[in-house]
Amino acid sequence: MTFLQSLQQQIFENQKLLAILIDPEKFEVDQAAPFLRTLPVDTTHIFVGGSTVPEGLTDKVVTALKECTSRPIFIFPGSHDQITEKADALMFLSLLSGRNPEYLIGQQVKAISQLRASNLEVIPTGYILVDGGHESAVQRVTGTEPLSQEKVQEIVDTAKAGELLGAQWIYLEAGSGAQYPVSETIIKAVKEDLAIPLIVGGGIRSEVQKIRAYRAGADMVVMGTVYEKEQ
Ligand code: 1GP
Repeated sequence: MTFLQSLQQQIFENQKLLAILIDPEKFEVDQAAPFLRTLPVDTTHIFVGGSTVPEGLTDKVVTALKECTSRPIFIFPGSHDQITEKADALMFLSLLSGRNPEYLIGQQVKAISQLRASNLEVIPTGYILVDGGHESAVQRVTGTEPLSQEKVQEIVDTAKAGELLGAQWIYLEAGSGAQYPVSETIIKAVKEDLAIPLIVGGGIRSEVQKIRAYRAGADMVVMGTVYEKEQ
């Protein structure tokens, strides 16, 4: 069973998934074991990635994490040079909310020679950035505008377009460290129109916010910043 099939099965069985996002630039490799002990017991996945990560660092971080956890580790890359075979799967992102060809198809093409030579599981992922109250790193690095949370139908249509283009899941996010997360109204509207799993992240800091996202329809919640502070 692939990692995608496994999580689809978990969702089918009504399990809610929780991914903790690790930004390699903010992670001490020798603290992998104690860091993992701080994570909530309901953590199902580890995501590793960031907007500006020096080449080779993601590989080191994934290697250290692998020694200390059996949870699946997915690469959530800000750039094609963050791909490492040490991970279990790669979220093959296309930034659907933006109109920068480099992040719609350019980075993906640059990744192919490495992917062709590897056995890494690749999961087509529609990535949608919505406004979280201040300029996010994704916005800055990709030079794209997030979708306004007031434009619910545009967000729903963007997610559906991603599904019809072949994405296996949609990652809907307000950006790391967002002032406010994706609204429950948007999560609900997107989920109702999608036939594929929905991941929601950005600005989710508390158990209450996490549960609200699940209740609105998120199959997986991603939390990053709130756990960085515990290191
Ligand atoms: C960012 O959705 C993730 O891509 C996590 O966001 O750091 O705000 O938890 P936070």
